[in-house]
Amino acid sequence: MKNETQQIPAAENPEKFIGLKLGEPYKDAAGVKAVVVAGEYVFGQVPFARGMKALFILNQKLGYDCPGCAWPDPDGERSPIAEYCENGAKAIAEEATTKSLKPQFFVENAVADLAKLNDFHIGKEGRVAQPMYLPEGGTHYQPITWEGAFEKIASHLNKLESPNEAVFYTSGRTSNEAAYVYQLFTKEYGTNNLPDCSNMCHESTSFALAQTLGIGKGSVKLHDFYEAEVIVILGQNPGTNHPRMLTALQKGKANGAKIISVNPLHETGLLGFNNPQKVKGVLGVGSKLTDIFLQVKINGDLALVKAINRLLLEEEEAHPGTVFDHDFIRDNTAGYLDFISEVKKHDLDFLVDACGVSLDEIKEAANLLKHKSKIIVCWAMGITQHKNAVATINEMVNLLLIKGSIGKPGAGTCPTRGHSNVQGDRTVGIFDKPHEALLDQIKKVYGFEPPREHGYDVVKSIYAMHEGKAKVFFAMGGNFLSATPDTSFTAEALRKCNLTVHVSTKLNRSHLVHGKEALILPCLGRTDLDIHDGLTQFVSCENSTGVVQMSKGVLKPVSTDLLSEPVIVCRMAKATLGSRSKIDWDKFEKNYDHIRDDIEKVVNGFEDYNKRVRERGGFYLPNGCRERKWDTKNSKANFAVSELVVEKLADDELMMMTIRSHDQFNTTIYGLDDRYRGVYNERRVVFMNPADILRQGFEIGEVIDLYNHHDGRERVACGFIIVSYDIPERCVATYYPETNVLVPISCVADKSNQPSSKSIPVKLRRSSLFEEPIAFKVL
Ligand SMILES: Nc1nc2c(c(=O)[nH]1)N[C@H]1C(S)=C(S)[C@@H](COP(=O)(O)OP(=O)(O)OC[C@H]3O[C@@H](n4cnc5c(=O)[nH]c(N)nc54)[C@H](O)[C@@H]3O)O[C@H]1N2
Ligand SMILES: Nc1nc2c(c(=O)[nH]1)N[C@H]1C(S)=C(S)[C@@H](COP(=O)(O)OP(=O)(O)OC[C@H]3O[C@@H](n4cnc5c(=O)[nH]c(N)nc54)[C@H](O)[C@@H]3O)O[C@H]1N2
Ligand code: SF4
Ligand SMILES: [Mo]
Repeated sequence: MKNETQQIPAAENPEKFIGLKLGEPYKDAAGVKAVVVAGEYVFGQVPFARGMKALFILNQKLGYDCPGCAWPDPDGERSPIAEYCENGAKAIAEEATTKSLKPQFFVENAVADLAKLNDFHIGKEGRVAQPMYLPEGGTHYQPITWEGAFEKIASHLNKLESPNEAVFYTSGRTSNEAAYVYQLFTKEYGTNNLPDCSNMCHESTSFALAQTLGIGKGSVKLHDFYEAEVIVILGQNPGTNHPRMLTALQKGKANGAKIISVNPLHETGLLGFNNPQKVKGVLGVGSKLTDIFLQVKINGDLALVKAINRLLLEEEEAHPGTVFDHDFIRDNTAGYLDFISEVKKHDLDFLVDACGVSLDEIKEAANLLKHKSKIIVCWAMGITQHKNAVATINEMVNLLLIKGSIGKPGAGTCPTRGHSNVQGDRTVGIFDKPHEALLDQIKKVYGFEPPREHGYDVVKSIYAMHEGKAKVFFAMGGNFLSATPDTSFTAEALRKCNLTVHVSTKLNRSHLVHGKEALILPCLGRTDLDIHDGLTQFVSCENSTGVVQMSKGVLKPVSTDLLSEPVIVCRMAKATLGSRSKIDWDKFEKNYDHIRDDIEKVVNGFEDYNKRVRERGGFYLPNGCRERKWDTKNSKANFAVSELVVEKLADDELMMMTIRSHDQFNTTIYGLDDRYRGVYNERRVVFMNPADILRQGFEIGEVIDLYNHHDGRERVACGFIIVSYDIPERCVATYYPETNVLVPISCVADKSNQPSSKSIPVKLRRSSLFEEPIAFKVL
């Protein structure tokens, strides 16, 4: 190696190697180790009493909602002491820290210097404690008053030639109350440019399910897992990303369910689980979870599900009436015959080749499914982030429809949501393509005409900023630069803006790659007490199963200069719209009950919102699928016919998926280990099949650059260490966000426009910076 401490030259994501350690991947998830790690994170970063207070109330019925994922809380039977997981605890530790960034920090550190820190270190600097402003041409952020900040935003917004020159991004931690006033403000201001993290997350799901089943959300409740006969989990790593799902899977298994897992990696959490809340788990006695593991090629799922559907059809034809639920199909669905002819189109050999799973294994899965009807299909980013994601989801829905597996106990769809309130944000109106019914209702309630023209989603926003069509970028949370595809292109786009504004709890890279002027507006987080005019306020969130619950913070905020997200929006609205506004923002700001009263008037399903949200455990939003009421154009559940197009790789190309490690929450890097996969102390690694390492003439530990050519542009991610791993041939895995530089902005899923960041063709070459393999330690 030329120089061990040499900076990797990826300007938007610098990182140095510190010493890779490799161990065996874990066989079971959680266990006592998870409890120990959770404790280390919380008490390593948060004073003891504060940490205890935060953990005690996490996910309890009158506490705050976990800022981690959107997995539901048990309806009736919460553990009185520990209704959270290791990664929930890490999320708390990250937010509840008492470290804060004083103005002196920004005096001492120029923006350009902060940008040289890696994401792990940026996050560890502490909470942002006062509004900060970067003037045009400035090198350092400097303090600004809240009034000053709102004046700057208002003056920029009011200067634009059209409201459509502004973009308002939302990340999925935003509460219902904040999201509602935010989208209301943008509509009164005059734009539907409301990109959100959902555009990169489950947009393919929302599109597919709305067309086929009439609602873009999943249909199952937590209890359905306990009654299911078969649970199919595709493209999801619950041990890391939805850890408490393992408890539900374990319970389902104890009641007789079988689990089929579909994944290019033998993810630990799919294989087994040591429940730390059970004596057996504490003693290290794990439960096996997966019964049939299908190690699919990256993006082989459409072919795989088509093959399963074809085998089920053959069985049905051989023994009519024994496999398909014809009553359900007749009474509820449309498009059955088209589906049958599509399924017959491809022979099994072709499908087997396209998915990379052997015919015997596919038959085993089909045999397990054929006489079962209580089937749940779960999926996440391994399905949604591909070009043909919508088609794959449609095919999974087809499987549920032939089996009559929707709208009854123990069966249905479970698109497992990521961010804790990403589903709620969409419910209350964060959408670049707002439904006409919502707009009509807004017009009726507030007396202004909201814009009807669709706005920009994430990808369209980046193009618009790049082309100079959008000039002000406002983010309600998140880390737009790092989360979006094509990092360098997105950086160029953000830098062209006149103003970039981030409402944020912590400093992140998006604050350091900024517009001509920039603002950071510090806000209260989920754990923080929100007291306003002597009244303690609370917000509410919707989980993956459509339960809306209150979330009330308990911790003393790190600074008196933080405002809550709803208050920030109200003040921005007042400053920008002034007397033009027909909305009483002061009322909303004073008491969020008024916001909830308005949500009730405008959005379906929130009757008695203020009363029901105060009930322990909250309430379920309506979901037509559960009652077999299909809110589609033809009022039927629709089979969808999707063509299978197999992507061909050039001889020296590999297909890359960008995945999460165990120690991160999206772009927030909690730590540098990926314990379950046996990788420690480094994130710049590339997981490769041993045969590919050999074929390409590399060796384990060698440092390579990943690159590709697309749209006439070479994209390079420099300096990744080769790790040998059990992954299908021609497939590689790297961590997000380090390799987002390689995801071309134009590579998106058909119909949903979601970046296809899990099927990116890449090539490998010896790194120009590192001539010799990195020495790594084997544990
Ligand atoms: N601790 C933690 N929790 C989180 C998050 C986090 O970053 N950290 N993020 C939250 C968010 S916003 C989200 S959206 C979720 C994400 O949750 P996941 O979707 O579980 O997250 P990913 O790491 O993107 O994992 C995708 C999984 O899909 C597999 N996969 C990739 N490509 C394919 C494919 O083509 N076919 C199949 N069958 N599998 C494939 C990968 O091997 C991996 O196991 O987690 C949420 N929870
Ligand atoms: N290549 C690749 N790219 C991906 C993905 C992938 O799998 N591969 N996954 C995609 C997915 S699923 C998602 S959801 C997106 C995530 O995209 P984002 O939601 O934009 O990113 P996050 O990393 O979740 O945002 C973290 C930041 O939010 C801020 N924050 C935390 N809590 C709060 C709060 O309470 N209020 C406010 N205002 N700010 C807060 C902090 O500053 C923190 O740095 O990334 C997407 N990008
Ligand atoms: S499973 Fe998700 S919501 Fe539950 S405690 Fe863990 S991170 Fe939080
Ligand atoms: Mo997500």
